[in-house]
Amino acid sequence: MRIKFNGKTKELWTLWREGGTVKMIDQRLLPHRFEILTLTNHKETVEAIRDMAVRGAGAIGVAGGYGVAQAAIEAQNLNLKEFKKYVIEAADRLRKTRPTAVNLFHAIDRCIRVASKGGITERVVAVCSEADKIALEDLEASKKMGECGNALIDDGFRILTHCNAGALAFIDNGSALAPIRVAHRAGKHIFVYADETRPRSQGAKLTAWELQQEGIPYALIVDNAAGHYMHLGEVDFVIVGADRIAANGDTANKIGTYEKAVLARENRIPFYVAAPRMTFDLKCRSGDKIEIEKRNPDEVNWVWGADEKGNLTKVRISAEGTNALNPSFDVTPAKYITGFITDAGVLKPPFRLNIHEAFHPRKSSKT
Ligand code: RUB
Repeated sequence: MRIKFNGKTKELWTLWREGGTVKMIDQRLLPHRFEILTLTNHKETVEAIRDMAVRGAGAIGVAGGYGVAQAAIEAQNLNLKEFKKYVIEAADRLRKTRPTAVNLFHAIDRCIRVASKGGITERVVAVCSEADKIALEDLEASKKMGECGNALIDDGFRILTHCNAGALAFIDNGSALAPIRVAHRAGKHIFVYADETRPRSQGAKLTAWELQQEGIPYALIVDNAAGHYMHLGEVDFVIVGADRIAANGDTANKIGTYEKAVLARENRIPFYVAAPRMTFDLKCRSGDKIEIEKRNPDEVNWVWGADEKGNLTKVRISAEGTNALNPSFDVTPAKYITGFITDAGVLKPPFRLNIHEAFHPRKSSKT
């Protein structure tokens, strides 16, 4: 993505690997400060995922793969038994960071699978190249989603999105924002409503910033305003990302997604979920089996931002001792979803069948 900050322009990925070091844009500081975080070992990567320096399903998946690669490099001088133990323990630490986005588990599993054959050098090389492959697949998937999602966007569309499913939630381009970028670059006159997305405000801090960087016309709205604009007939299309999609199409995404989907149905607005196949969990039959991350209630009781001088600061918005609940995601039942914009094309209902076919095109093809 092209980033303009303090008069400088840079072309960057959200995160990347340099040998045993992982570098990433520190998303906790945006849009007020732009800093690259340098993580020199897998334990630092574990903390970066847990504390949301990197976030968004795609980017978390890539970070998980890189974390296993770091662990393999750290353990390369141990004997084989110790190497295996070290890498498995690192993978467990990475798995325990965030429970909902399935990309993390898929990426770790893939890296562990290739770490189980051959001598140590071979294993280290295999894990590192698998982790890099996951990053490149993520990039490729976002390009494909951009292209096929763009075909659904008409000139003049006013599009609502929730949370951040942009370049920052991926390696680049994003999932929900990828079709929006392609449509804008193709000269379509589109307008985006970016939901603020309390409590971590990914819409205000990240999506609005990304849209501003790209020069895409947008407005930031509070979460509660989405229904108002839908009811006025001022929203033509909704696109969100996803953290885990069950085999029947039920979709876990940032808290508040469910109510946007219900409102879209009530107002006859198409509601699309953009996600690569890496975000589908075919072992999970339906949404009620998806673990929903419960985050620290402090995220509800306090808000982070910058003062007039640009200094980062935190203020309490509720009375001391307030009891708060903070589920990070919700599940939108498949019946509210018009279609999935994926790296294997647009999937329409019946979802169970069409999702299955997207993964096994030859076996279940009717032709
Ligand atoms: C991010 C979130 C995003 C999805 C989509 O939650 O819910 O909408 O992850 O991301 P958080 P992607 O900020 O808590 O990680 O674009 O990677 O599919």
